[in-house]
Amino acid sequence: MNNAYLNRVFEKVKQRDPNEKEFLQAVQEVLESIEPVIEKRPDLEKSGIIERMVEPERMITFRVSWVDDQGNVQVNRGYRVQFNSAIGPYKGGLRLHPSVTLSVIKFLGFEQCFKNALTGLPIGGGKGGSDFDPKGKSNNEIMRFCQSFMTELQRHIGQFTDVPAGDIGVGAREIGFMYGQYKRLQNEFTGILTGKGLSYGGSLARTEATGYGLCYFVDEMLKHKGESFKGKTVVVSGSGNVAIYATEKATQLGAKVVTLSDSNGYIYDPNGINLEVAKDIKEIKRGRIKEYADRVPGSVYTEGRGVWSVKCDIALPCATQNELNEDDAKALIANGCKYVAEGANMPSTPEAVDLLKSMGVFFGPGKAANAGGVATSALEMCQNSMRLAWSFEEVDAKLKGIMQNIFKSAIEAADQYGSADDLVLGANAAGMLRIAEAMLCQGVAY
Ligand code: NDP
Ligand code: 2IT
Repeated sequence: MNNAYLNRVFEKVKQRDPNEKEFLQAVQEVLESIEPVIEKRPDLEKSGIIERMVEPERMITFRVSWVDDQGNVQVNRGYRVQFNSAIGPYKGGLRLHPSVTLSVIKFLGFEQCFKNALTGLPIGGGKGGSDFDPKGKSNNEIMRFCQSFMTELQRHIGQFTDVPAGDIGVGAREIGFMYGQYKRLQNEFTGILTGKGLSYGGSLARTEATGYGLCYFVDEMLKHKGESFKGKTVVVSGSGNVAIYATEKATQLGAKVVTLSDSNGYIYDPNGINLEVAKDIKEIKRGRIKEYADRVPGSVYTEGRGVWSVKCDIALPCATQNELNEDDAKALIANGCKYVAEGANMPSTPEAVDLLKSMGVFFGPGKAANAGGVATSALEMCQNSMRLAWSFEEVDAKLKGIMQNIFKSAIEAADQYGSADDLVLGANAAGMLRIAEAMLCQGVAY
């Protein structure tokens, strides 16, 4: 980083939170990429915009105690980081995973601000969750945890304040338990969560939105290079919500998806993933991806990480942060991969991103590429406010339009700031500027 202002801001963040590895990684990536913007906009320094953007408006941590099926008291830590409300109520998911720390929630909340700004919709950025591990828990244990979590969270959220949603470990089941508890405590039926079930205010196409949106974004990347999904081989990591629906849309658009993974290993299916089987294992039985190989002849399960060693044209990391490192990037490049787009948040390490970009791989950063989920959440909020429900086709068409616009904003900003096709710069610059304009209008009161 050469810019003195950005260096000062980053040094201060490091000094304040030296141990927040993931948060520092996310901040460094943004600050490095927006240097050319800062050089052209001295007013941003004068108004202290960047030092304000890297400090959350509010951080809440709380105790979540619940009773397991054996009658033992369990205690987890809950978080909600309300990062930036310049352009709308805080918006962002809740993650339930043992790896959750304040650093993880802060990195996710920070990235969420830029992503949400890119959608063009009126949503600020936030994130929350807990170090609770949903694996191996009974339905009743999940319910008791979610009720206890919401018992505290309900004080801090609201349809005009902060609207959480799902993320890793939080899907329709958990959102339902949390929504029920909110309603019980507040005696109010409002759209305070998104990703709700269709029977109580959810939006059609929200389940599919992140994965579908990712593919609509990749479709724009492909078109930009005069190509399409047709006949391409795709490697997808993860086997959760994002991975499943990215696989579905990529397949519909004419590609062959040959892998899915989880934290234990990955499956390779040379005939293309059989989604009926994958959905049955993951969505109905809540099983492990290993079971796919037992059910689909010709497919193979391999224990461990290694999904990036599979030959492909397009790689879509859809599991978790830092799952694709420099060695993985080398393997992808050696195998002729030409496109990498992030379904997960920050799945590629900085070294991997640098290498991919320097070797001419067209790279779609998560803030832009996976924004379809939160964009459709904002469409769910809109329908809730209107007390109306749109058809699947209507929501899907809006989602596609939003993803096309995000690509356009990012590619144009990359051009404008002198780095053609650098979607990292483009997405960070376009998102940052939208938030900055709103902050400049609103003064320095927070
Ligand atoms: P799910 O909980 O549905 O699935 C998560 C998947 O990632 C599982 O296959 C899981 O495997 C794997 N995974 C999680 N943690 C790890 C880990 N530490 N190492 C290896 N594999 C891991 O989550 P989603 O599909 O919703 O989320 C996936 C990613 O997409 C996350 O980064 C999330 O932040 C991001 N995202 C999600 C959006 C949404 O709308 N849901 C929107 C935008 C981004 P296992 O079962 O073994 O844990
Ligand atoms: O990372 C993300 O964008 C999400 N988990 C979705 C957030 C949302 O509010 O829908």
